[in-house]
Amino acid sequence: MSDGVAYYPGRISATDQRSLLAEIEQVIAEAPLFVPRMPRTNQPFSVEMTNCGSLGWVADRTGYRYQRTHPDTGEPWPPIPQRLVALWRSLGAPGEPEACLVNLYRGTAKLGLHQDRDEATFDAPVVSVSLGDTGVFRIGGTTRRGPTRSLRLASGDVIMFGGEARLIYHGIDRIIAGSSRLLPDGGRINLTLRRVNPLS
Ligand code: MD3
Ligand code: FE
Repeated sequence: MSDGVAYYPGRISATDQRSLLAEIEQVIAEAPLFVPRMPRTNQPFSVEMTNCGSLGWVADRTGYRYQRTHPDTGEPWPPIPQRLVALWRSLGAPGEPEACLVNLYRGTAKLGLHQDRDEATFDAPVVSVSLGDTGVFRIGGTTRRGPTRSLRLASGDVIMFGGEARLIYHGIDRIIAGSSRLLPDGGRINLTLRRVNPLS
């Protein structure tokens, strides 16, 4: 694996995946999924999203940003489940995660190649947890051009991007329908734990 990438296939047990899914279903009940939109074009994403944590990532025609409240309800985001905070610590990530973005992929949803640059610090890693159907993940380098590789992220896999990998281009090409029975209606949930602001 490239420098700064730490991949932990099967890091979350089947039992813990079930518990985590129940906690994320509760997050979604309090902070309903919304459809982000591309700035300027207002084109909808095919991925549905919500957040937990003190800050959440949103996208609308005016831009991409982190904010303290849900774009539709105006309510603060629910807290990040303790087992995710514990995972963050167990991986040696610094401080506490401020944001947990919840991405839901149903059907033909995908996420184009992009960098994550909306945070005010890139010092902390991003930790990703996959639940449900396998996602075909595309991983490139720190420039948009150049070679990419494909990696399958299955339910229970954890992957962490720090150091020079923090600013790599990445995306989800497609979801492999029927590859997991975790989500009752199929599909894939990805959780990303992040720091938004520098520590101290
Ligand atoms: C590498 N999520 O939320 S997870 C995202 O599966 C995002 O939903 C994808 O890209 C998903 O921004 C990919 C793996 C991932 C997440 C964040 C990263 C890789 C990353 C941030 C920086 C570098
Ligand atoms: Fe990303």
